[in-house]
Amino acid sequence: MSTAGAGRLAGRIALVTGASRGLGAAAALSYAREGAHCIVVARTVGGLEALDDRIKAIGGSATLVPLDVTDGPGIDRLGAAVYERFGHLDVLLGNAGILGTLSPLGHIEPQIFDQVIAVNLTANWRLIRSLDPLLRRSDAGRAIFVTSDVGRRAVPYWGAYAASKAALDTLAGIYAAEVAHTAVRVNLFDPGPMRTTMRSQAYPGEDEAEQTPPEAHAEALIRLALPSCTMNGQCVAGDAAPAGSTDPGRRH
Ligand code: NJP
Repeated sequence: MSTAGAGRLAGRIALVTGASRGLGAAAALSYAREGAHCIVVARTVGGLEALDDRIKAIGGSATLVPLDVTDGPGIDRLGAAVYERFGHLDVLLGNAGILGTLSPLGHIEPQIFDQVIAVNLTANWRLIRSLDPLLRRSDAGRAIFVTSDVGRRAVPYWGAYAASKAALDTLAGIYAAEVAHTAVRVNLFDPGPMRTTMRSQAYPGEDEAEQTPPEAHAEALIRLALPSCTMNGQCVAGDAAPAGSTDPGRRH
């Protein structure tokens, strides 16, 4: 088992949003296993503490940041704190996301629509705004944003979520273009269906055993975080599409 000081991300500083459970927790644990110090962000302190226990158990280290990513000034303070403590940031994984409600566009409550955009889109822009200078101070800053293919297809009832991910794709593409001449690389990761809280919200009756566990995506997310990653402005898809699926929403 790798510990800090060894591994492909030894000595790297990685910030992961939405790390209290699901894909974010799995990614942070895998980064820590590869030697990164993980700054883990979410609202649920218990989830962050449970992750911290797992990271410590493999000899890794983490900084817990209980924060709502829609708190823009809080994101700014986080950037300042990372600068003061580390001077730079090597990896940003913008993973925090919410589903909102699945319903016809005209039935979505305005505050739900606004919240989905705030978490899935605006928070990632605030992260870029706060952390881009720190990624540029790294010798190989890597930003990864977690998206969904539903943002690229017109699937009924997925309106707020799909629109937020479509806009996130564009935001990440623009960021990638803006840093193309620097050492920073920016890419998207589209995991496909995973056995997480979000998936069970979307498909409550589904057999969870059929879904890919988020841990299955650890290697893909490590590769996107490595200094040797040369891709920029790309979207890497997880291989979690259920074989023979005919429901267009099911790929989400
Ligand atoms: O979701 P879930 P996943 N401030 O619900 C955090 C995408 N995706 O792991 O604050 C801060 O288990 C929340 O933490 P907490 C999806 O769009 C998924 O499946 O403590 N954090 C938790 O840690 C998303 O971008 C599927 O509640 C906030 C995390 O976000 C990513 O994968 C398919 C927050 C959500 O954990 C991870 O989702 C696909 C806030 N305001 C794309 N609000 C899939 N699951 O099948 C939420 O294509 N969080």
